[in-house]
Amino acid sequence: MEFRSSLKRYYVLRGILEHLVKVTDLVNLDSYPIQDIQSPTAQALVTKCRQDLDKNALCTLENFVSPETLMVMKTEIDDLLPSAYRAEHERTPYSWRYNLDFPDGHPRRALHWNRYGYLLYDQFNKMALISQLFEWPPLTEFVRQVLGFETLYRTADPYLSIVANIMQTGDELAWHFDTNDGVVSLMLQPADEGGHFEYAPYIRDEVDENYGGIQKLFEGSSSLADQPAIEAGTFVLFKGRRSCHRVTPIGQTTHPRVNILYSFDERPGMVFSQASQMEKTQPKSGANVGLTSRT
Ligand SMILES: O=C(O)CCC(=O)C(=O)O
Ligand SMILES: [Fe+2]
Repeated sequence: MEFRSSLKRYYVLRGILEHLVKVTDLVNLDSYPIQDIQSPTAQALVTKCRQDLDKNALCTLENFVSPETLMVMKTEIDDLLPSAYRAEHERTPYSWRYNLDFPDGHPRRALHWNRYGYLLYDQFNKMALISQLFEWPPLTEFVRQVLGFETLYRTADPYLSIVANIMQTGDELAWHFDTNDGVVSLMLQPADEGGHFEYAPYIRDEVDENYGGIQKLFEGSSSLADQPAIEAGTFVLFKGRRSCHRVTPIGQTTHPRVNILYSFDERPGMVFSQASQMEKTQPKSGANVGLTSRT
């Protein structure tokens, strides 16, 4: 009884908090006035982010959301933890491609461990602040201006539009490229030890895959490899389609590392390929080692 009544009190308080935090209060608008995107401060912010992205393939905005928002978002994750997916498989960095034309030992067939939990878009309630921030139009417009795209839309993927990575001690995320450029993330909670986001900015370009450079990265001898500090509440824009990246193993930690990824795209109604969807919705399907036929 005691337990049930305190649980009830908790849910009532949660409901009140979720309603108290209005969508316009989610973002720290004093520092990041993106609701008024044409204002000189917002335009200066866009310019600064674009410069960071051009130079480093990454732009970090610290304290992007308030501590209250972070707290509520973390409880939203906690509530869904029992239904989180779990991946325990090796994957290639190029899992959306056919890689079997390449010899063993080639980066196209390199295998690294994916060990992590995650939640997908359809698991989040529309009222959850995690969903509300994604749906908030000024966020899309801000990201559009920073990426310099003519148009930008929230992806319409029923599973991958929002992904929350939840990583415990011993978990890690394999080296990979993203398949689109519109992925942004919000760090809810880093691990106490390890679990660093590591990446090689612009290691490949549109024509040169730079497999030699990628091999060095996997061997730990790439001068490009970097681990930027990413604190709780930091919003990250990142060129993941050209920059190979991973999350290093999580060390001892009293709480999971939780990072939310939102996906945008230049085309309206974009859904990810069936292979990308399967990699997440059926983590045991083998979709993580690449396509099994050329077409
Ligand atoms: O959680 C992270 O820091 C990176 C996640 C990521 O790269 C991905 O899920 O594609
Ligand atoms: Fe990624």
